[in-house]
Amino acid sequence: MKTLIPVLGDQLSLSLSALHDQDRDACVVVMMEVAEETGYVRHHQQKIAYILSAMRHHAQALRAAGWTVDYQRLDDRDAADSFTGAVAAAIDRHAPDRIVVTEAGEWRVRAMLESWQTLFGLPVAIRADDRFVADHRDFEQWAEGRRELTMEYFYRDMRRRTGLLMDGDQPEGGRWNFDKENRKPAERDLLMPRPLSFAPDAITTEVLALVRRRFANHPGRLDGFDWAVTAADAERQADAFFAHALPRFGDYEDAMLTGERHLWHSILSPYINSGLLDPLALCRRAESEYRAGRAPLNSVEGYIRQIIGWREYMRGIYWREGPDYVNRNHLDHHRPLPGWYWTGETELHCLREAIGQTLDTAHAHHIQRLMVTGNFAALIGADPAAVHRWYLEVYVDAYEWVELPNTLGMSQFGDGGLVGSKPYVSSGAYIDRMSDYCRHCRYDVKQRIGPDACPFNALYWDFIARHADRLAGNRRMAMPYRTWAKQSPEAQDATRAQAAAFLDALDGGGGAAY
Ligand code: FAD
Ligand code: DLZ
Ligand code: SF4
Repeated sequence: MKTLIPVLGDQLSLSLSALHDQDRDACVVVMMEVAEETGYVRHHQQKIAYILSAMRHHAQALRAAGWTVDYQRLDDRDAADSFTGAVAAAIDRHAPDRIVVTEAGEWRVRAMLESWQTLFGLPVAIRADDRFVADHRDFEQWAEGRRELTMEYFYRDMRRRTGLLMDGDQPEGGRWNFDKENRKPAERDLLMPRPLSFAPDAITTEVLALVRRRFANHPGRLDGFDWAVTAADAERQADAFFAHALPRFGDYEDAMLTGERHLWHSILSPYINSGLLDPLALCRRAESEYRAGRAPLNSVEGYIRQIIGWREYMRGIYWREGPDYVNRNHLDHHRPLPGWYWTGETELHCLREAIGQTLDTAHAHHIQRLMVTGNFAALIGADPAAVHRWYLEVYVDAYEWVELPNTLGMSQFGDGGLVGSKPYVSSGAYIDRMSDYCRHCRYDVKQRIGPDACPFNALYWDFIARHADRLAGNRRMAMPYRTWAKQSPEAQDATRAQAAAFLDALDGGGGAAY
C-alpha cells in the first residue's frame, strides 16, 4: 500500500506522528512551499526565510533518515498555490492508496485537510499531534464544568501528569509558583548571555535571495538574519541557554533594557513551534539543571510553567473556543494600529525599542509583547483583530494556535476575561519599574498632563474611565477604580482631554511624530 505523507511547515520533527510506524519504502513524504501560506498574512521577511530554509533543511534530514521526499519549491515552474493543489499534483505523480497527515495547527488548514478525503476519493488519516502534553480531549475534560479556566490549575495538572518538579504528589520546594520572585528589574551587565548567531549556509542564502525577490514589500528587515534552521543548530542554542541564561531566567523574566534584545530569555520559541526542538525534552533538561544544582528553582519552575503551562493552555483555548474566537471584541475596540507599528518611527521610546527590534529580528520577548506593544494597542482601543494580524505577521514564532489566544485573549481582553482575569494594561509607571526605557525617552513618565507627559499615563486612566461599565465590577480592578474615583472632576476631565488630544493626533496620522 502506497502512502502519501504531507508534512507542513510547522511539522519539522523526525518523530512526527504521521511518520510513526510507517514502511519508509512504501511512503512518499510531500513538502510544499506554497503562495497561500507565504501570503495569508504579510509575514515578516525573516519569518518566511526561517520557515522555508528550515523546511529545505528538514527535507534533507528526512532523506538522510531513509524517507523519499517530494519537495515543491515556491519558485518551481508550475508550483501549486495551495496545500490542496500541491497534494493533488503529488497524487498525480505518485498514485498513492492513502494519505496520512498530522493534524494542522490552525482552523483554516484543518478545514483543508478535512476536505481531502472527499476531494481526492482516498482514505485520509489525520493523526493527533503528539508534540503536546495535553491532547484536545484532555483539555476539554479539564475545562468541563469549570466556571473559570484558570491557567494555574491546568498547569498543576500538567506538572502532576509529567512528573516535572514533583516531590511525590507535592510540588518541589513546597510551592507551585515562584512568580513573585520573578519580577526583578535588570541592570546592564557585561556578562549578560547572548544567543548564538548562525551564519546563513548555501541553502539559507538561496532562500534569502528568494525572499528578497518576492517579499521585499513585507514587513521587517532581512539583513542580519541569523536564525538556526536545523535541529542540530537549534539544539546548540538550547545548550547555550541552559549553560548561560537559565540560572537568571526567573529573576529577570519581566525585565526590559534599552538595546538588550534577549536578556535571559531562551529565544527557542521558533524552533519549538516549527518542530525542531521537543518542548517536553527542554523541560526535562531544565529540571535536570535544577537537580544538579546548576539553576535555582524559581528560574526552572518559571521556564517549565511557560511551556507546559502557558503554551499548552493557549493551545487548549484556541481549539476549544472555535474558529469564531478571532472575531471576539469584548471591549468594542475599532481603532486601526498606527502606521508606525510597521516602521518603529515613534518618539515613545519603549515602543520604538520593542517595534525596532521586532522589525530587525522578528522577535521580542514576552513582556515587550504584553506590556509595551500589546498594552499600548489596548489603551488606544485598537481593533483586536488588527492587533492579532500584526502579531501573526511580525513574529518568527507566530502560528495562529498560540498567537491568537495570547494576543486577542491575554493582551487585548477581546474574549472578556477567558484567558486573563483582567486586562493587561498599565500606565508608564509599570514600564518605568521594569525597564530603563523611560530614562531614554523624550516624555516624562511622572507626568500625566502637558506636552511632555508620558502618553501611557492619560491613556491608562482614560481606558479605566471609558470601560467602567464593563470593568468596574471586576474584583481585580477594584484598586484603579477606587483611585480614579478619588480624583477631582477637574483632574479627571484634564486627564481625559489629554488622552483625547493624543488619540486625535494619532487618528490624524500625527502618530508618526509621537
Ligand atoms: P522564553 O521567555 O524563554 O520562554 C520559554 C518558552 O515558553 C518559550 O520559548 C515559549 O515556547 C513558551 N512561552 C512563554 N510564554 C508563552 C505564552 N504566553 N504562550 C505560549 N508559549 C509561551 N509565543 C509564541 O510562541 N508564538 C506567538 O505567536 C506568540 N505571540 C504572543 C503574542 C502576545 C501578544 C504575547 C503577549 C505573547 C506571545 N507569545 C507567543 C508568548 C511569548 O511572548 C513568546 O513565546 C516568547 O517571547 C518567545 O521567546 P523565548 O523563546 O525567548 O521565550
Ligand atoms: C507560515 C508558513 C509559511 C510562511 N510558508 C509555508 C509554506 O510555504 N509551506 C508550509 O508547509 N508551511 C508554511 N508556513 C507554515 C504553515 O502556514 C503552517 O504549517 C500552517 O499554519 C498550519 O499550521
Ligand atoms: Fe514609554 Fe512613557 Fe516611558 Fe516614554 S516615558 S518610555 S512613552 S512609558
